[in-house]
Amino acid sequence: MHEESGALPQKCDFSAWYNDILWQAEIMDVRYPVKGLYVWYPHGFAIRKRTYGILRELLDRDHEETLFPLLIPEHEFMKEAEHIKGFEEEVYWVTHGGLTELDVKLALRPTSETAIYPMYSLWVRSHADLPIKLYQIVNTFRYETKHTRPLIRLREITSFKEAHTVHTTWKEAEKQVEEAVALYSEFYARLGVPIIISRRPEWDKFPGADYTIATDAIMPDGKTLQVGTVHHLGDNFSRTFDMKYEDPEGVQQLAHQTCYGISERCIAALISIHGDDRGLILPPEIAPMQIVIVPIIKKGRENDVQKAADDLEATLRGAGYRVTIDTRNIRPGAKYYYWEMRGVPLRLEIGPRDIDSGVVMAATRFGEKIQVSRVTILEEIGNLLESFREEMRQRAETRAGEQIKQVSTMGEAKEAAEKGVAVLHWCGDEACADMIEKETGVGILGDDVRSSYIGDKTGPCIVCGKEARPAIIARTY
Ligand code: P5A
Ligand code: ZN
Repeated sequence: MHEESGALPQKCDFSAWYNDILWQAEIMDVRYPVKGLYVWYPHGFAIRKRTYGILRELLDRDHEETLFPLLIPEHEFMKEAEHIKGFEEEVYWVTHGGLTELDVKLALRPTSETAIYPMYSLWVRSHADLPIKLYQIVNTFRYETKHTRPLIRLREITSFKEAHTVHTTWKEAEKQVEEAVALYSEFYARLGVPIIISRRPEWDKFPGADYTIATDAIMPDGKTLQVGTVHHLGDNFSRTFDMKYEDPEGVQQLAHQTCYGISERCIAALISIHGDDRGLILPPEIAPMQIVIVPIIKKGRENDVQKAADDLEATLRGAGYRVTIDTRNIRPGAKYYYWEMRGVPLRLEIGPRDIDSGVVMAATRFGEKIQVSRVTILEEIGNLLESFREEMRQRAETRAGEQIKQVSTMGEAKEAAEKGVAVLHWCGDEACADMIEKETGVGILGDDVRSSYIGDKTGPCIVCGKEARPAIIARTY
């Protein structure tokens, strides 16, 4: 796609590393001339396609995919007071068709509640119509004023997966929130990305929601990235959009709703958490190319080696692997470097000596080298990729464990939050949260925390001493 540009900055310089890897591993081109809008290179897009393939697979078990318009008429957008307050400064408006000023201004969806719910109100008639569970994967627009960053803070979110559900009761919607949280957990487990689940404080919940449960990943620099949110909407939107159903007794009842979303931030987390100084590291399930074969050519044995590589490729392709032979006329070392940057999980080297002894040299993206017999190759490669996936997951888990610290004093909290996530006890009062922010420089990210690293032990609130449950503070993207 473009010329090589030398070694990556080290990952410990995360910001520089992140910008460079997007370019060198051909994920995004950031040169598009509108702030906050970026271009997917085909390689990045192939990663996106497989990542969202997993998300679709999980959702399709009991959701249906749909597609709503991008444009929302002003009068619908302006109906739900909290929602408007939350988004009014972020909305792009379409005001003209050609030279003619539109009678009704049209919003570019920042999210689709106000596009979808007027239609839901037409669709929902009886309790027999419920639940409704739809999702769409679309672009949305938010005029973000904080520092924009590819895949992380976009003005055009290109890969916004939003699900919108309708239920009979508040309790049913609450159950759906839990199912969505479980679904997101499963999704991130498939990516090998550890997440912390917590409830956002009241002042940080989604505009129009009763409460918000968020999933956060910890980036290499210790800042957290919100990589998905699930909102209980109660009957707030069904009141506004008059979404009522007839219950079995023939009484009209307000519907209850949830919505939940994930954006291409999931790919930012995937890249950042697994990658290293040499480039991407991708789970085999997601890697656009899973195996690269590098022929080691020796004078006089060119045809031999070529044939062995072709046979190997055919065998692997037949077994369903995404595999390629790198026949370019460059040094093997340059080929290794190239494929490592792009995160190929497994490299197979085959030269005259290997052919003579009926073996292939396998090297994983972690640098582990194993000699594989040509006879049992399919079984061995299956095992190698499976243990590679497991090792990726474990390394990320270990890292996350190191980035989370239990603290009991403000001094410790401040220090821990400079490097990662600090777990402390907080009673839930806003005044105590303000004090924590004043003393440590970082705000409460969430309480009601669910994470294998963070217990559920109660303790005295770090500010007022009242019996309290664990909460987390962290610097955030
Ligand atoms: C849930 C889906 C919503 O919009 N409506 C439909 C609800 N929630 S949210 O929290 O505002 O967004 C969902 C997730 O999208 C990611 N996100 C972004 N990603 C990239 N660039 C942005 N500007 C951006 N804004 C939000 C977050 O991961 C968020 O949790
Ligand atoms: Zn307190």
